Amino acid sequence: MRNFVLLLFVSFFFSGSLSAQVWPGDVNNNGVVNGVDLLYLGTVYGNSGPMRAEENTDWAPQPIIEAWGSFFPNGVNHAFADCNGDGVVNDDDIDDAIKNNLGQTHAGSGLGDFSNGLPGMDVPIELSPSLSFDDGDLMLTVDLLLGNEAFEVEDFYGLALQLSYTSTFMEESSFEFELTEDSWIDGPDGENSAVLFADDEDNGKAELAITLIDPSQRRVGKGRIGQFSIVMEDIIVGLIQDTINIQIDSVTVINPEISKTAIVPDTLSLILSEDLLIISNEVSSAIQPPTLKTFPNPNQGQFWISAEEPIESIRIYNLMGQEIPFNIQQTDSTGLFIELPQAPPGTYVLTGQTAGVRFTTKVVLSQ
Ligand SMILES: [Ca+2]
Ligand SMILES: [Ca+2]
Repeated sequence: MRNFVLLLFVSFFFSGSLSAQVWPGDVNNNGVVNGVDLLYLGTVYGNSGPMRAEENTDWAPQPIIEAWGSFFPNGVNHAFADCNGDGVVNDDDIDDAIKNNLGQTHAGSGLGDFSNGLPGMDVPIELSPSLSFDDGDLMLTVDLLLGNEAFEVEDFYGLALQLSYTSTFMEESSFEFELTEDSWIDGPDGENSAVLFADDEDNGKAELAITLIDPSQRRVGKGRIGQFSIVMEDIIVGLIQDTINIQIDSVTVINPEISKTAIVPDTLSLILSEDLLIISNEVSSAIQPPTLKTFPNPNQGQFWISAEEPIESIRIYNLMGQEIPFNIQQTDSTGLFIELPQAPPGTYVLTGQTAGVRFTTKVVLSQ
């Protein structure tokens, strides 16, 4: 009996002391700093309360002198969202604490942060790739699509996900994420949201979190949120064939009350062939690439390219990534007759867009 009383006393004392110490960045106080902490912070963005004794974002327990008057649904005091202790929840808490301390752990596992769903039952997230040239660099862009015709997100406030990827062939520090013009979450200026993207290329891991910052705003929808971009290394020119994988390991969506929506993760597997073309997208992609015809192919610098829908744009590159000037001699409803007046014999890459979908194909000029 005595032991039991002692144990109760010890456990009460222990949990009491833990709840009064903020580990800066671990907003939900589950032992790990990750993108889900940004989602918790987003639900109380702009709130204020008593300051801590010391403004500090060092990775160490920071005592709370006076608790705030409100709590997250898991019972954690809102003072934990004021990561730097200055009495207000704002961008400084994100930049100085969550970003700086991302991946840090203390007592706890972070289990339960994510809610991966089941295919055919839950809302899917998709990675949809395309390759293009930008100032001579080969760019891999991957659209991030949340929801589809069958499964819309009904109450969106924040999204967090963790990725594993093959970092071979990627230019150092070139992995980026941005909200796109057509994003149904927020515009590229990001004025209604906070975005965290962290790339750990040494370990082939990346983390993305996006939250709205005003709980009176919610989103319902489906479609493109934003776009990842990666610059591929030049070494890829001359490559016989290799595979690049990008895999969503963990994902969740929350509403302003921190109720979770299970999301079905996606894995992208790209096989790159020696002429830079994606020849297979094994797992992902709700959007089928357009069917294109080039003829004659090979040719001597004059050829038709046609698609099922009108071709909206086209650019032509050699295998060094240099853009090649061309003339459009003739057009009909779905095709263009193209002349490459100065191009030497060789293989050329054609990229463009038809009915809003990007395409990449090739044409060979013979002697
Ligand atoms: Ca946490
Ligand atoms: Ca603060």
